[in-house]
Formats: sequence, structure tokens, C-alpha cells
Amino acid sequence: MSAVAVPKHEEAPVLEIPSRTYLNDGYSIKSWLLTLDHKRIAILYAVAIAIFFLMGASFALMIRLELLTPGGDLMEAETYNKMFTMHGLIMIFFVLIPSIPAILGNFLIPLMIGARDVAFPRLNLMSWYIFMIGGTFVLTAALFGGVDTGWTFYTPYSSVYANSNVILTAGGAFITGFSSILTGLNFIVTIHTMRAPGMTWFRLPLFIWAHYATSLIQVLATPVIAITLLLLILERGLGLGIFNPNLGGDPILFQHLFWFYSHPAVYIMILPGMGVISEMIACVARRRIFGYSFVAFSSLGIAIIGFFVWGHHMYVSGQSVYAGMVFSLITMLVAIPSAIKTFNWTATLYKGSISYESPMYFTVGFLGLFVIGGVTGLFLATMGLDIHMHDTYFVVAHFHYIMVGGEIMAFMGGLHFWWPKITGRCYPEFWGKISATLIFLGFNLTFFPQFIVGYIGMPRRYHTYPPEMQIFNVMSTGGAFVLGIGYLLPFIYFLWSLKYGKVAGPNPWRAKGLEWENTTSPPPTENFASTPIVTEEAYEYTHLPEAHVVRASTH
Ligand code: HEM
Ligand SMILES: [Cu+2]
Repeated sequence: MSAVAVPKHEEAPVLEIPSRTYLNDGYSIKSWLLTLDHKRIAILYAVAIAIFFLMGASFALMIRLELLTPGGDLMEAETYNKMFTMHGLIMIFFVLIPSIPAILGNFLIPLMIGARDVAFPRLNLMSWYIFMIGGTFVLTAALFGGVDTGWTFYTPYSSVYANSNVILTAGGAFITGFSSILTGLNFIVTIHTMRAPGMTWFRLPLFIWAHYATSLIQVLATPVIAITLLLLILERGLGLGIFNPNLGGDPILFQHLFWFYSHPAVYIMILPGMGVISEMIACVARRRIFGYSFVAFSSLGIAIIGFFVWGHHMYVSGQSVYAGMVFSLITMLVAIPSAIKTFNWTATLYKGSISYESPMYFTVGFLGLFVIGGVTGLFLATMGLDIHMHDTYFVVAHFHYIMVGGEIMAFMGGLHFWWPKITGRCYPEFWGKISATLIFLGFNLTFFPQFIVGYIGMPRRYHTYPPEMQIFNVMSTGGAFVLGIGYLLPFIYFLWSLKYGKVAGPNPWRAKGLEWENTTSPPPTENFASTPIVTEEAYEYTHLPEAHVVRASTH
């Protein structure tokens, strides 16, 4: 995707921070809090999500400390319930769902398609404020004693019996949902209407396709959870009989509504990560993604089929066995587009000239962990097996392999990959690799034993367990601390790099794409000196020989 209008920096990158960038376009707090620049809004999200991540992680470490011993030594059962609920709520609604779209998507979508901003910059800023208001609700609830229903808010426990801040937290999740809907809407309109001349649909980077599919789910599914949470609040607040059987309601209805959103929502969490992986693989393998259009359409396929599988969360809820069989079959089908992607990424790497920088470490980590997560998803999709494994640690391990091993791994990789573009500085490559390695090892040590302990029958959401299961839990707790260190390192070296990192230059990875080839690092407020005109297909690496790769490292 080269353009004619802007001089290229291919031969001798000018390695100094440009004088005009989005970062030095105003230093006041107001210039940040009232910014309409998609890149600054991305940074606002990054700061907020980093704080939520640290909070969510602290709750996780508390859970793991409690589970170090079989008895309830550290906290009461009620406190423990609040710990895992706050952990799940914060991680799902305030970290996993927004992380890649709101940070990397906001920053990169306009840059990748050659636009000056998103279609509705004011709406974009408003989405951040809505996100923060929702977050404040949940944090207030945490301060006033938390909530103990699990992130799933199952009725009638949540609507009648729970003695904790259900309305405040469900209200927070409800409000945050609008931020997700509006961001999705903004991206859809941006991708439809703001592409630079020559940027046809099939020249779009796969990151854009992944975000397009994600945005469709955000717009179509999120209203369902919004209305579900609203009904829950009405039942709890006003005693309306919607889910409470004593008042003529149907508790299973809640589960249907909840999972009708929350299964598609798991794809809101993973599809953007898949988009990030496609970009990084094309760059490290220095070739076009194998089967570009298959990868693009498999994102849409996942988004569409994902709407018809929610019943696999409800095999033991009393739903009809025949419904279960149909849900089981359709769930298996959704694995096909995921497998297509994994195959195509591997085929791209095969015979590619791979360079092993930290983004590649995260990419390899993603591929391995995502496959384990996906395959164990198929175990759970098999109705007969799931009756045994439902609500055990096997499920916990499955979704952490996908969401942490997959999505967070991709997010970390993407952050390392685009960090030089976002800040203009390189991070210390050595420490990037150490972090990726610690995360990979710590992750497996934490979650692999949970497959075993779940399979032998340890239920989730209890603060005690039989002593013979302790060995697996000790491994998990030890691994969680290794994982914690792995995540803490980037906080330190990223901040360090802002001042001391080597100046990156416009395209340190010698990557293809408008964001790398047609603008500076960091980009100016208006993104491009003049509108790029696209004349190439995506990922035309052929005229960028491997020998030209400039390593983005300081050491
Ligand atoms: C190949 C694709 C996948 C299949 C076949 C699959 C299958 C399943 C099944 C059958 C369950 C229900 C288990 C039970 O509760 O007894 C489940 C739970 C779950 N899955 Fe997956 N899954 C897949 C991919 C994903 C992805 C991509 C994510 C997230 C990004 C994800 C996140 C979750 C979560 C969060 C739960 C548990 C929710 C809860 O009960 O708290 N799964 N999966
Ligand atoms: Cu599901």
C-alpha cells in the first residue's frame, strides 16, 4: 500500500522525533480531556484500561492466595465470592471487551485506511466518558462492599437473594455497554465511508476486517445484554416478576438472554486479537497472509455463527436435549472458521523469512494457547462431556486459554508492535522477550493444572476444596505470580522508553501499511501530510527484502 503523495523513508529513515505530533499538540489537561483526536482518545482508554487491569489482577491474586490451601484460611466464603465476581466483571467488561478495539482500534483504524479521524469524533470522545461513568459505578460498588453474584448475574439469586451491590454493578455494566455500541457504530461508518482513494475492501488490512466483524457484534448483541440487565435491575429494584419464579417469572429466560449476548461477546473479545495477529504474522513472515479473503470472511463467519450457539452454556439448565444437540452441532461449526485462520497463519509462517522480535514471541504464544483454548472448547461443546465438566475448573481453564492466552497475548503483542508508532520510541527488546516468555510460562503453570483439577471434579466458585487437589492449586497460585511479574515488566519498560527509548523512526519494522509507510512516528494530529492514494494490495512485502529489516531494539 504505497502512496504517491508523501515521500517514503525507506532508504534512510530519519531517526528523530518529528517536531509536530499528536502528542505535543497541546499539553493542558483540557487538551486531553476534550480532545477529538482518535489517537488521544486511544491513549485515554489505555490509561483507564491499565488501571482496571491492575485492579482486576489484584482480585485474581487474592483468589489464588485463598486457593493456595484447601481450607478457607484467608477469607470468608462471602468475601471470596466478591473477589471472583469483581475479578470477572472488571476483566470482561472493562479490560477484555474494550482493550483492543478501544485502544489499538481507535488509534489504528483511521491510520490504516488513510483517514484523518473516525467518522464521528465527538461520539468517540463521548464513548470514553460513558465508559468512565460505567467504570465509576462499578468502582463505587467495590468500595461499598462489592457484589457476589458472579459476572453472570444469574437470577433469581441476583434479583432476589444476593445481599450485595447488584443494582450498582449491573447499572455500571449497562452504561458501559453503550460505549461499546457507539464505538462499534463509529468503526462501521468509518470503515464504510472514510477509506482513502484506492483502498478497496479487499485491500484492507485484516485488522480492519476483524474490527468490522467485531463492530457488527457490538452493535447487534450489546443491546440484548443492556435490556437484560435493565430487566434485572427492575426486578430487583421494583419487585417486578420477570425472572423470579415466585412472582411468575422465568429464571431460565435470564440465562437465554444473558448468553445470547455473552457468547457473541466472547467473539468481541477474540476477533480483534485475531486481527492483530494477522498484521504481526504478515510483518514477521514478510509475505502476504495466505488466503487473505478466507481469513477476512472467516471473521464475518465467526461473527454470524456466534449468534446461534448460546445454548452450549445451558446444557444442564433443563433445556431440551434436542435443543442441546442442535447447539452442540452449531458450536462445532463455529470452530471451522477459527481453524481456517489458524491454518492460514501457520501456512503464512511456513517458508516465510521470520524474524524473532518480541511481537513474534507473543504471536507464537497466541497460536499455541489459542489452539488449546479452542480444542477444549470443542470438548465442552460435546453435550455428554459438558454434563460432567460444566461449572468445573475445566471451563475456567478453557476460557482463560482463549481470553488471556489468546486475546491478552495478542493485545500485548500488538502493543509491542505498534508502540514505536504510538510513542515514537522503541522499548528494550531484551525485556520484551523476557516479558513474553514469563507470560507464556506463568500462564501455562497457572491454567494447565486447572484442566486436570477440573476434570477430576473441582467445581468453580468455591473457596475450599478437598486436600488431594492441593498440588494443582499450588501450581496455579505459583504460576499466577510468575504471570503477574510478566505483566508488570511492560508497565515499567514502556514508561521508561517514553524518555530513554531509542527513537523509532517512521517504520522500524519495515512493515507494510499506511500507518507505517505514509506517516511519522508518532503521527501528526491530522495523521497524514496529504491524503494517501493506495495503489497496492495489502501486505505487498515482495519489494522489501529481508536484509532491510531495521531492528526495533535498543540493545
Ligand atoms: C472453538 C471455539 C469455542 C468453543 C467450541 C467453545 C465452547 C464453549 C462451551 C461449550 C462452553 C460452556 C461450558 C460450560 O459452561 O459448561 C464455553 C464456555 C466459555 N467460553 Fe468457550 N468456546 C469457544 C471459544 C471461546 C472463545 C473464543 C472465548 C472467548 C474469547 C470463549 C470464552 C468462554 C467463556 C468466557 C466461557 C465460560 C463462561 C462462564 O460460564 O463464565 N470461548 N465455551
Ligand atoms: Cu459460548
